[in-house]
Amino acid sequence: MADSAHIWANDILARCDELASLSESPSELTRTFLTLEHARANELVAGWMVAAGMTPQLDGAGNIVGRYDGTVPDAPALMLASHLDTVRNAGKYDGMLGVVTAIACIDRLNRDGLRLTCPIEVIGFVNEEGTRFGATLTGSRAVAGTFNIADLEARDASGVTMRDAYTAFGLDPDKVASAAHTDKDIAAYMELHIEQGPVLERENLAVGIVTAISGATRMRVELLGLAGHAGTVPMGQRRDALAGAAEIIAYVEKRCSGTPGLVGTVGWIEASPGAVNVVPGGCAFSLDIRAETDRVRTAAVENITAEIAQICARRGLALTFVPLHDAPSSLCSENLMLELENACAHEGFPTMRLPSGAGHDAMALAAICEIGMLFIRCTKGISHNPAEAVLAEDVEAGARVLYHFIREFNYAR
Ligand code: HGY
Ligand code: MN
Ligand code: MN
Repeated sequence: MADSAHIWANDILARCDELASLSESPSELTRTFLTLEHARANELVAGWMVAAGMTPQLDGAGNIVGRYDGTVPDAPALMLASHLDTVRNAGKYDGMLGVVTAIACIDRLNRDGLRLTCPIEVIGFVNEEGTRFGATLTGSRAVAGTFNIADLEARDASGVTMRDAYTAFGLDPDKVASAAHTDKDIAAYMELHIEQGPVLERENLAVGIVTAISGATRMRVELLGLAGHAGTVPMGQRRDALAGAAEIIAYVEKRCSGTPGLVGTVGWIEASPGAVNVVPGGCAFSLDIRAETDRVRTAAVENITAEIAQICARRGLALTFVPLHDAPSSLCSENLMLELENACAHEGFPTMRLPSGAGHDAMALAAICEIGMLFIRCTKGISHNPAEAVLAEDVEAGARVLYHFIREFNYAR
């Protein structure tokens, strides 16, 4: 791995490429929770952790956790982490860049024979995205002690529960909570991540410092009308679940437009029975509402769920809301922002403070410790898309800033 004279970015980018080859599909990058590809990614990362002088282990939630001891054995640890799972047809850097860069920094400490007073834990979290089961932040919430045991009953598209998937993966679903840390175990949490937005590129900055992470509400909405013959049921007598969903989606877009920082998304939809000549009797879709402040988000969720109920009543559709995720917006620590600003100044990278519209594992850790996030510019702000890209010099900048932050980290909070 890198040393002070050598650039880091080539090694980091090569490792992101290696991880990207571990996909459920030969034609795109999709690596979801508790799959063979997830196990292979953990193994690959564990090997890099060993080479960097860490001791890796799989925790009860399926996270890969590498520990680099400090000179004060039982001091609270500095936690550096991000996630190793992806959305469908993903980019190579969302999550993975943060884990690989953290390992690169430990590798350099190890090569230089350096130790902090506090231990360092590097974690590759599972299931930040929620792609397979809908429930999200599973690994980081397990570490924060807030894992929702009800999530074990969530089912994937083929009806497999998270509980059964854990068993098939070789982990005891009743031991997920054993991954929990307390606030005594962690001095601070730091996550390097691509921005997944256009701001740093617009401001021509390689790195940015996150001030807050938008809260998010996710749910599955199920509508039940009446299937019928497309040729004989008059328009005025239909209980068309898909047409109802269309009216709802148009409302979500209208309600969430025009309020800065508020966004609403219907990411997937399925209609049944799904035949060209049948009025759809059933429809299910996802709803993802986010805002920088909880007040704006909860007001939008209230308006949207009330409007959905009215539309369904008028159209004679039965309605079920299935909650999937609810996370308050999380503030990043002023101390950690200042320490990141010092590191940027020391390494000669101008920076700015900015909020994150995307959710991150840091939101879960905010429950038990101070959190900080360092953003790396990504090309055109594109993410959750195979066109996701980073510049080598920005990866280099991120690694140098993170390394200096680690070197100067004063764990006596
Ligand atoms: O959805 C998000 O914001 C994150 O990428 N999981
Ligand atoms: Mn993501
Ligand atoms: Mn991410």
